[in-house]
Amino acid sequence: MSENSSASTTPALSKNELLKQNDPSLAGDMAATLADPALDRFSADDEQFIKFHGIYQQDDRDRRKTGKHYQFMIRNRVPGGIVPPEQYLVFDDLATRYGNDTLRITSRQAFQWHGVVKTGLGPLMRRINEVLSTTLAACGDVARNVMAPATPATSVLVEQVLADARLVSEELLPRATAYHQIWVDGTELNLAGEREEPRTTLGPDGQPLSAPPPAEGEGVSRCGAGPRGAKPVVEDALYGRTYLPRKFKTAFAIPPLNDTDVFTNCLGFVAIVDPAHPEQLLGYNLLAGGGLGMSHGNKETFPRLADVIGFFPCEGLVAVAKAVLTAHRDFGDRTNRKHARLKYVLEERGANWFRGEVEVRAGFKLDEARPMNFQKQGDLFGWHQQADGSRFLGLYVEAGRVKNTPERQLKIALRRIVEKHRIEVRLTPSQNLLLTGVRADQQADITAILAEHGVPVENQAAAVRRASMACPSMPTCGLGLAESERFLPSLLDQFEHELATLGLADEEIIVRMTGCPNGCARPYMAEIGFVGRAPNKYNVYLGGNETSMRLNREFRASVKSEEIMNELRPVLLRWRDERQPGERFGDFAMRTVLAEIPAPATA
Ligand code: SRM
Ligand code: SF4
Repeated sequence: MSENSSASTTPALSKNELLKQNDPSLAGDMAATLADPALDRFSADDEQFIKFHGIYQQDDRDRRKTGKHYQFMIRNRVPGGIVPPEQYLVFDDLATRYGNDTLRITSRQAFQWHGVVKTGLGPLMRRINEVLSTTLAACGDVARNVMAPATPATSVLVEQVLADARLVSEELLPRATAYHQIWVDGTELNLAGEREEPRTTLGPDGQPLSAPPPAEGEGVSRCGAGPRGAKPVVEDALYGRTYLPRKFKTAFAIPPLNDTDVFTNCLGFVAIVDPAHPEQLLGYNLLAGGGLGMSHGNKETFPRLADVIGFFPCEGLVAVAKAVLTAHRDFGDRTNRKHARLKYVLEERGANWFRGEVEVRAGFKLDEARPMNFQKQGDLFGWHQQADGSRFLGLYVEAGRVKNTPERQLKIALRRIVEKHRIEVRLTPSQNLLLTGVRADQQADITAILAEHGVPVENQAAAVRRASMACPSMPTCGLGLAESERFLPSLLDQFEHELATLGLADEEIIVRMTGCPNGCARPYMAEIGFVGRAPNKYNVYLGGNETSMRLNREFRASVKSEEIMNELRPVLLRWRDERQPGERFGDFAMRTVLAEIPAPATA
């Protein structure tokens, strides 16, 4: 198999493919734009390149009536969600100095800074790197942040699996040198206005409007073309010249906990232990081909759970990770970005074919997958004992937004705690956080600091709220069709009221909302999922389960915000009256209400 065999220069390639081919350094013209004070944003082409550097160009959608006010979202890479105290303090400070004074915990255990203007980008990016974090490959057509179970009490294997997650993250990182030249060394920052020739601009059909792209192997990167002359082509050893056809996501899980939603990832590693020695990690079951993004009205796009491919011992980890990534690189669809995720390769070519492909690339045979038994998902809240004798505190963070409000100054409280006690912070895949490694003599003071700032450690929120997630959507996300993070809290007020009225106040229902069908808060795995369809309108999905191993199904389409409870009240009532002992809402809905709907409603 030749490298990037599918990346030919045929006209059918998507616009992003031509961009990457044109400038594999991923530098674009961003250094020049950064150095030009007259510009408040990057060009359309560079908007794609900056993603590989962990940056999204956005505009404040609340202010669109007065024009586009450009700002940036920066996402970092936090394998397994582990944030040492010295990093946390810098991240917190950067949010205040350059962002909108909030830190956003993502659904993949990373941080995002929102509302950064162009002049803040340089210092923010440099500082993130100075504390040995990175934003490289947090976005873009590359392997994204690697998720892993971070809760120290759930298994003796947590630290070992976290180490493996860091290893895979490091091994799958692209080696794009432009990142460091621009953001860390700053050597590219003096190029403003010094270019001798413009870079190729692509037209709406994806074809070059000016000079054609350099021919394959011509050896000219257009990045930095200027007084210092053309730079040699940057060809990443793993990714080749054009990186992946699309984003690539990896997660680890340790049964019985599926807190990372491992089946929704392109690549999943499920820890397998010797049943007689549960502390002994034997290896991993390999999962491949999960993914959730879809588009309304486009049946060619759909959420998909990963297939179970086989088992391999620990030593094979990096080889298998690279085998799966390069299979995506070589077989993913580079002509249509809506069809470019690895899940479509698995869907169309099948798990058996894929297994053979992985074996050839990894250089060894996989065994049959070992039994694995997932029982639950979600986080632990409040104080808990760690295996090493210290304690950790699980804190619910509404929609992952670490911020201060008049009632609750979570951001200030966390800063004070981390400053004073040098506590490690861990981010969970459900957008919550853990303060870990707390000594017995620190516990009371931490509880007191939180209480002073309106943050309880007991009864932090009702069960239904604690099990909820929302994506950011408005006003930052350019793809949002409806509110999400700003609407879900008030909808949960209604849920809490309804459940209390029905005598179900203590019941947990996994509720997730997104502002569009891309599925960033994994709504298709929720017991009740809301997916934005248009302003104030949501498609409602029911039937996910506690192990997060079942996709839910559409129950109602285009429900107005104010009608949501009216649609759900009868189902909640039936659940109360007809459920089997201990039956969760999602299981009940799948067994009854959805079974009564003959075919999935059209999207
Ligand atoms: Fe996502 C695009 C936010 C997890 C599927 N996602 C976006 C963008 C960058 C919008 C854009 O492209 O302009 C959103 C930025 C909004 C903002 O203002 O911050 C965005 N995605 C997020 C985060 C922050 C949501 C959150 O609530 O935390 C998550 C960041 C994770 C991280 O740290 O890397 C996030 N996105 C996900 C997930 C869940 C997951 O990975 O576990 C999914 C579904 C799983 C999957 O990938 O299939 C997801 N995001 C998408 C898609 C659809 C991709 C597809 O295959 O169709 C897009 C759109 C795209 O890529 O074109 C998208
Ligand atoms: Fe934006 Fe849609 Fe993702 Fe929400 S689900 S953050 S609206 S892309």
